[in-house]
This record gives sequence, structure tokens and C-alpha cells, in this order.
Amino acid sequence: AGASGAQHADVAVVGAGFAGLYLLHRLRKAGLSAIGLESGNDVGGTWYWNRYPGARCDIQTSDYSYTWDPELEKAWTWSEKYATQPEILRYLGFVADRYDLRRDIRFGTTVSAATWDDGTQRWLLTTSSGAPVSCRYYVMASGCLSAPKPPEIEGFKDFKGEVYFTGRWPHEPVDFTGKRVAVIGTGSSAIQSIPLIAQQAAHLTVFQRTPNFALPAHNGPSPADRVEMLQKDVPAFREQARWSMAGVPLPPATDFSWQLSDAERRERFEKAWAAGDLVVMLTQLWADQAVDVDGNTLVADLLREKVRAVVKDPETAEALTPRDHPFGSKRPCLDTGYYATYNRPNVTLVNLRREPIKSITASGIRTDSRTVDVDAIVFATGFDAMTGAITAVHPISGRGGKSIAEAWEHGPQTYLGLTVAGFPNLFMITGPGSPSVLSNMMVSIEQHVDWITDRLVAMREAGFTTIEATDTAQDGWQRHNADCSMITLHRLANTWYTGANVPGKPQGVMPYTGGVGPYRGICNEVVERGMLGFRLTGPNGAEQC
Ligand code: NA7
Repeated sequence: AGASGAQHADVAVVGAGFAGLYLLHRLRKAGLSAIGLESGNDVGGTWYWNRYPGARCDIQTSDYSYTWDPELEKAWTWSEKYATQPEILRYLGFVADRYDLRRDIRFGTTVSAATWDDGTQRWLLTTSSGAPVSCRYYVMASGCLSAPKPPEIEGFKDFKGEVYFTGRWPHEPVDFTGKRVAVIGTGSSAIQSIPLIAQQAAHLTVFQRTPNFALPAHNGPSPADRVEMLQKDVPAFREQARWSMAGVPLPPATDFSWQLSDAERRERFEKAWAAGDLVVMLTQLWADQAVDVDGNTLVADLLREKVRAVVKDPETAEALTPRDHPFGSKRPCLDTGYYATYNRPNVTLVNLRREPIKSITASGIRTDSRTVDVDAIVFATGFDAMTGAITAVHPISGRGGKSIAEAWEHGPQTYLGLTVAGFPNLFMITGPGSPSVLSNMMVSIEQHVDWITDRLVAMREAGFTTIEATDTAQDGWQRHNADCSMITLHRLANTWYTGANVPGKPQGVMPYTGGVGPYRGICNEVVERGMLGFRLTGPNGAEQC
């Protein structure tokens, strides 16, 4: 602790999930002192909080792993193609133990304010427990789907039964046996949990606003071809993933839809359906599937057929069929028995497009046309994505006392998705303007952590102590993001990618849609061109623009 009573560190890192843990490891190896601040009582981040039934990753676990230590890769074997939340949490605990990371982390601690001090050129953090923290660099490794969206439904507080949020699930198992349960939402969390809740509940009523595209996960052991591809040459597999579009080493299809016959298209589609893999379905059919509405409709129509083939009641099947957005413009889901669940006699779907929720009452949920009394409500209503964990958790005040919430009043502005003009020495992992949420998260996280750590080391060697994006560079990055998002179809859907899921949030495609490989190339080029777009300063007036 310094004279002010604050704990001093070179770097403070918020969050002890995949990003925070790797960052702490890299910083320590680089000889930089670091302190981790984590609101949970253990490591895990997303996988600490999202304990709902059926929670799994939806990128194959062979790809959804750290790749920065070959020995670690050898030391851990995943048991399934898509690991469950408990297994992923065990993995993160294993990593924390193996590299002795917990000793640098203050658990059960939230940051209540972060303020840049121009005089000392440091960040001062006040925290919910322990001494304040004074740090040279402040890194938000706080996740992009980590700030749950509050239930904006009238009467929510009146409900007298049990209330659960998928993103804040209790640690002790929840037993729905014999209970009448409501699930609100049909995103990934709902689609994973609904089949399991339906098996327990006396009756399950699902309240759906927008139907999602979902593909069967065909979970089980890791597919032999993927294991073989990985094992043949692990470094080459990983390197190919790093330079790919989605962070998985699958070169995208190059034939256009119009170059293929109906039969050829169907054959490719059925093969992708059988693969049970989102990235395969999103990239392997035809070259125009993700960038052209007509090319996309061909995939979407085939996916819609699959819903009708499973769901017996035609009205329910129609309600479950997505029609308002292109496939992939909203994050599609991987499911295990999701559609078949609606054939169960104890499951009802309420289509909120036909009968919106009016209010929640003491005993249940009232729509325009009925009241459904329940014992428990599960909110699978999602997150204030990408910006929520940065603007809505604690005030971050940069140069001149301006808060990041003010700076982003009309939408997030970043340079490379990693930094913000006016906020020196602040970094974000997986922030808006980063490709992370459109990729295998591990590839993006590792790239961001490596890039940031390498910059801090290079600055130390060159005698610089502050780094800040210029307004010009940030404006250019916004324009480049806008250009990229004109090419893909993400702009055509109301989703958490665009901010449309949170009432009043500024609208715009938040993730970088240009792909992780091109993004990596840009980040490398910024360095090669002398930290293009950044202003670096040092204690003796050293300056570089
Ligand atoms: P999502 O994907 O944001 O899903 C939230 C769901 O909740 C979605 O179906 C929403 O409908 C619905 N929702 C949200 N607010 C309401 C209200 N007020 N009334 C009715 N329905 C509502 O979150 P998840 O947790 O499932 O998944 C997040 C990501 O985690 C996922 O994409 C994967 O990457 C992993 P909407 O579509 O907005 O009409």
C-alpha cells in the first residue's frame, strides 16, 4: 500500500473469467504487478454466474480452450463436444490453481468508481471491500454478456413466487418438480434450459417474443475428424483459427448459391445440419449466405422446414419459426431437444407477438388475452451486452472528469475495440468494436490480452507511461466498423448486437464484423506503423503521436 492507503499496482484487472485470468498470468510473466478485482466469490466470470440447467458453450470445446500454453493443452481433456458449465468452471479453476492466479485476485469485490488522475497519471479505484487501488493501467475484462438486463415488465416486483435469472442462477440446484414454471425469453439461455425444465416441471409455459434459429448440437464425444485435425498439428490448427474469420479453422465456402443446384444446396445444408455446429452452418454452405439477403433466405428456408418437421402442432410450429431476421444476424442457438419439447403435453408456448405481456401479477403473468398462474418465473431475458459491463456497473471518469457513459451517450466509440479517446491507459477486452462476440471468444480474448500486454511491455522498455487513442483514429475505426457492418446482415435484425434488446439504448452494430483474422492484421499493423492512432507520453516529456 502507498502513502494514501491505496494498494498500488501497475495494472488493475476487473473480472476473473477467461480474459481476466489469462491477462493476470501474462502480466505476471511480464514482470508487471497486477491486482484482479472480481465480484464473484471465485474465478469463472460468465461460467461462474450462468449456472442454469443445460448451460454449455456453443463453440466446440476443442476450440473453446486456452491455447497459450502447450503443456496446458496436454494437461486437460474435455469430455464432450460442447462442455457443460460445470466442466468449463472446473477448467478455469484448474487453470487458476495451476498458475497460482487466485493470490492476485480480490474476490467478492466490486469497483464502485474509477477515476483518472491527470496529476499522477494513474487510475484510482474505489472498491466495495479492501483498500482503494491506485494503478497505472486499468483493464476491463468484465465480459460482454455479463450485465443482466433488468426485467422491464410492469409488476415484476409484485410476483410472490420464485424468481430466477439465467445469468444469476443460484449455486444450489433448483428443483422444479411438481411446479408450474414460466420461462420468459427464447435466446440461447432459454433454448438450452427449456428442455430440462420441461422434464421436471408440472407445467412449463414459454413466453416468446422473437423466435430464434436453433440447430441440434448433436452433443457427445468430440467428433473424430475434429480431434484428428487438431491432434495432427496443434500449433497449425490454432494458428489457422487465429487468422480465420470466426476463430475456428474452417475456410469459408467459396461457391455462390446461384452456382449450385437445389440438390447441391440441400446436400450441403443437410451435411451442416448433421454436423451440429454453428460455425459450419454459418460459413460452410455458400459464399453469399452471410452477406446477401437472397443467399441467406435459401439457408433460412431450409432451417424453417426443420421446425415444421419436428413440432406437431402447426400453430406452435409457425410461432417458433423465425421470419423477421436473416439467419446469423441474430445469434443462432444450439439445442438439445428444444423443438421436440413443444410436443410434450406439459409445455405451452405463448406467442407475445400475438398477445404481449401486460404485467406480472402476484400469482403469474398476464397477457392481452389470458393470465397464466405459475409458481416460478425464469427470466432468460439476456444482457445489456457489450457496453453494460463498462458503462452501467460503475462510473469510469477519464480526462477532464468526463464519464464513459457520457462519452458513449450516442453509442459506443472505441479505437480497435480496445481503447477509448479521452480515457488514457484504459483498455477493454471484448469491448464494442472488437470482433469477439462474432467469433470463437477464446481467439479474440487471447489476441486482445496478448496485444495489450505486449504494448505495456514495449512502453515500459521505451519509457512511456501513458497511451491514449486519438480522436482521429477513433473516428476512423468507427467509419471502418460502419463500412464492415454494411457488408454483413447484422444490421437487419433487432438484437443485442445492435443494442435493440435494451429499451432506450443507442442503436448500431456494436461488434466488429470484419472477422478475427483481418482484425488481428489491423492490430499488428498499428504496432508496425509506430502505434498508429495512439499518443504515447513519458515522464520526461517524451511523446509520440
Ligand atoms: P438473449 O439472446 O439476449 O435472449 C433474451 C431473450 O429474452 C430473447 O428471446 C428476448 O426476446 C427475450 N426478452 C428480453 N426482454 C424481454 C421482455 N421484456 N419480454 C419478453 N421477452 C424478452 O440472451 P441469452 O441469455 O439467451 O443469450 C445471450 C448469449 O449468450 C447468446 O447469444 C450466446 O452467445 C450466449 P427478443 O429477441 O429481444 O425479442
